[in-house]
Amino acid sequence: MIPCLGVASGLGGSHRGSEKGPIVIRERISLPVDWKEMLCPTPNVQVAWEEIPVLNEKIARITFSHTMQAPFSLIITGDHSSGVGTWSGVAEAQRQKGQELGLIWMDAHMDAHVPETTPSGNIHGMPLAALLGHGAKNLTHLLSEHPKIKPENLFLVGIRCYEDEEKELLEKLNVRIYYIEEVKSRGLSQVLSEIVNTFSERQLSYGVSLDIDFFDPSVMPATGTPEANGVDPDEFLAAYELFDSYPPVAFEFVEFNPPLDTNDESLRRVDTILHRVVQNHASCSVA
Ligand SMILES: [Mn+2]
Repeated sequence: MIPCLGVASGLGGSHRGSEKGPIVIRERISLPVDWKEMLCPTPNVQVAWEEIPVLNEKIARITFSHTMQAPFSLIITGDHSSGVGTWSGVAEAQRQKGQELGLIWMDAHMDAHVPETTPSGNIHGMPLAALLGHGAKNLTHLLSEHPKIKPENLFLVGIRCYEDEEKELLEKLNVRIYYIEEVKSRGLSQVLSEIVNTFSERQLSYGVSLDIDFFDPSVMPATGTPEANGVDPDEFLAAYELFDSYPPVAFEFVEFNPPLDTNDESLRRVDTILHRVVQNHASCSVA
């Protein structure tokens, strides 16, 4: 069975409700995965900067262990600040196996702020900067002091809302950004095929981090950060076969906010998406 980690926290964002996302997914979607753990923030701790680094340290230790033991693992969390822990753990496991990690970040936003540039202060807007080695040490130094992802191994897809400071950081580092206009004009399949070919040529293992706001909010309403002109979930499902020939080592799905759903419309789509994600890994097991 695929090891699966849930993180029932929304402390990194400002819309209450997303902390319920992983719990609703576990209760209402019968995935062929082994739910190993459902992490929660310490009760009554509301200060994000106290709790999120601690939570991410736990996430990193768990994804490290899952990646050491199984060829594929799933991570489902309430907000994208988990990305620091998830990919720090996976990258550190791959590093110990002598491999660098590639990462595909599918999102409406860049999530590449540092504490000095963020207008909102929300930590879910910072994970990519931290994974690249920029920002607060209690996020950049999880498990080791190395930057976890090299800029040339990072690909952002679907971007349509960002601040100048994030764009400047990513451009300075030469990170490849596929803005939504390019995704729409070339098609998601073409874009993913280009990225997966790059990983394959470099013989990199890679992960996928999918924020629910990647999708168009008109068909995926259960998001606290809706941005119009997103990707159609059906196009994502059709493009997913690009991953089958060279599969990721881990998949992270974040920010599903059940109270914002309408008549379970998003839940049904999340159900289909997550079943597709685990489809070709069902036989993988923890050694
Ligand atoms: Mn995000």
